[in-house]
Amino acid sequence: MLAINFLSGNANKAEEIRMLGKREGIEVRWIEYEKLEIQSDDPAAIAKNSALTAFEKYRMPLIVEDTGLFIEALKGFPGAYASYVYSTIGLAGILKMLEGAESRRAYFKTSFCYADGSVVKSFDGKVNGTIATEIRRGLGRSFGYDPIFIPEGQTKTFSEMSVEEKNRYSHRAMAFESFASFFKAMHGAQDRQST
Ligand code: ITT
Repeated sequence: MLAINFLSGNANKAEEIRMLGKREGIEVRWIEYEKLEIQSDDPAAIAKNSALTAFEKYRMPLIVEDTGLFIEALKGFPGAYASYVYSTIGLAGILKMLEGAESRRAYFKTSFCYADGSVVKSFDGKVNGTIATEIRRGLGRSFGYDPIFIPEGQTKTFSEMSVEEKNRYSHRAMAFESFASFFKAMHGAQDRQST
């Protein structure tokens, strides 16, 4: 079975990506790691830099990812600063800022970066949706902004869904699938060369 190292300090991401890997026939090995983040408003630039730094340390094929939440009425805030905003004003602060806003449209963007010492490649995923008017955790897990994000075409927040259900629509699933196609093709090509 193909395997890839996923470096992240976030157990919720690791849980989702492990399940996505299973779906694609790739074993995801989570290594707990505080990724070094450059200051940028682009998750792809952050992920790429983090992957290169992580590769320098671990010297093995790996992926990292960076995610941002972009809210239309707030001109894209918190964007790639989602982590800082989550731990400061939090979900309640975001809801407060949106009181009376005409649009509640928002999107999540995730960018994975793969690095193996010779190849460095990014894979993006995006999901459009709206910000709920209240925090809705349901019975499920409560990961970051999931309790206030409703993906387009759905009525439940991501937090009210199982991981399997979230993985059907999410930004992360889309980005991982694109990585998985590349990774499987790359290994398929290597296998053909060695036979
Ligand atoms: P890493 O170690 O992988 O960087 P992190 O938690 O620092 O983990 P990010 O910087 O990518 O990850 O995440 C930015 C913020 O967005 C952070 O507060 C997360 O909780 C939140 N977040 C990321 N993905 C999310 C998702 O799928 N649903 C809800 N919130 C998410």
